[in-house]
Amino acid sequence: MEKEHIGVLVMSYGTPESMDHIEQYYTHIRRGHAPTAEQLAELTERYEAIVGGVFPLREHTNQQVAALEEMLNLEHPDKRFTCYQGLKHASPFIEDGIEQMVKDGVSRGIGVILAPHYSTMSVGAYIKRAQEKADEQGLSMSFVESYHLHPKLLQALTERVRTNLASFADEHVRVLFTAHSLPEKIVEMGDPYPNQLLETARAVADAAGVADWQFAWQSAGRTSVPWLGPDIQDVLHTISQEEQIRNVLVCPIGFVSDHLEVLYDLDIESKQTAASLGMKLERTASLNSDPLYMQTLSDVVYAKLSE
Ligand code: FEC
Repeated sequence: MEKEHIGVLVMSYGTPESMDHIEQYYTHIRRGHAPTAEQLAELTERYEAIVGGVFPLREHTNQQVAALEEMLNLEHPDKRFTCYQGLKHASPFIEDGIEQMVKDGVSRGIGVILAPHYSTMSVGAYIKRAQEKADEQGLSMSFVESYHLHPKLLQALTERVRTNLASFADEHVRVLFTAHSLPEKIVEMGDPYPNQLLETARAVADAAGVADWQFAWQSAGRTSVPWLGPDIQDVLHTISQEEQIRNVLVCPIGFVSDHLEVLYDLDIESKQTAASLGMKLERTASLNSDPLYMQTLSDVVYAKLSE
């Protein structure tokens, strides 16, 4: 008997294809409004600063998608899984992924996002676009909305926190769990994002035996509306000046890959701030294709299939 063919749409933020594509990418993020020359130059400089203008997110997404496909097929040999990429702001776009699934004749689709926490403004927006395209194409799809407390995800994060803490020896360390900020209005909308992030942070801190931790936001957009805070830059100043904290370990639980927001906003900007305050700042390694993360994705996709 022929195996059931399941299409898994793996959705991720997307990154420019080359330095020449930054403007196009930035325009897409800004919903069709081109950035000013100054904004474009500033973003280009940030990409140049992270390992000389390469786009690590593309490679990590490619590897994650390939590893997930391999794991799903290995663990569930009674079915055939094909993983398709669907990027939010770059090619192949979410809609391209759905079209390809339909062309390949998958019997049903499962969507999962390479971001563990749900917000209407992040994961919700990916799902909305995928659902609309799937409806148009007559493809039956269901979606994983969040997996922020999956035991293997927590294990991978806990291991990282423990490893970094060991390198501080007996020094006192404040652990800062971070995630991408969003406009403050999501709180009035009853969005689960802030609470899910706190749940992950608390679970990892408990498992790693960390008593001294707090949550900080990062990478807020440069817009006129208020964004969720406190921002990590402000937190570094406050804990240095008011609490005399000298060692900080940043664990960016809201992100799963090495990319601009980690390699620039944390490794360059936050490290510089910390150094200017006489503090030592380390960051936990990104999950990238860690088998524990791949296992998390494989579990949540398969669980969705069985619902
Ligand atoms: O490495 C790379 O090339 C891409 C890194 C990257 C990731 C990422 C993840 C998230 N974002 C989220 C929300 C927003 C909102 C705005 C916004 C703007 C930008 C800009 C760049 C950018 N984001 Fe991003 N984000 C990444 C990159 N992001 C570049 C534009 C310049 C700037 O503001 O720095 C504001 C859009 C607007 O103007 O309306 C909102 C959220 C995530 C984490 C969840 C996810 O991955 O989807 C939330 C990676």
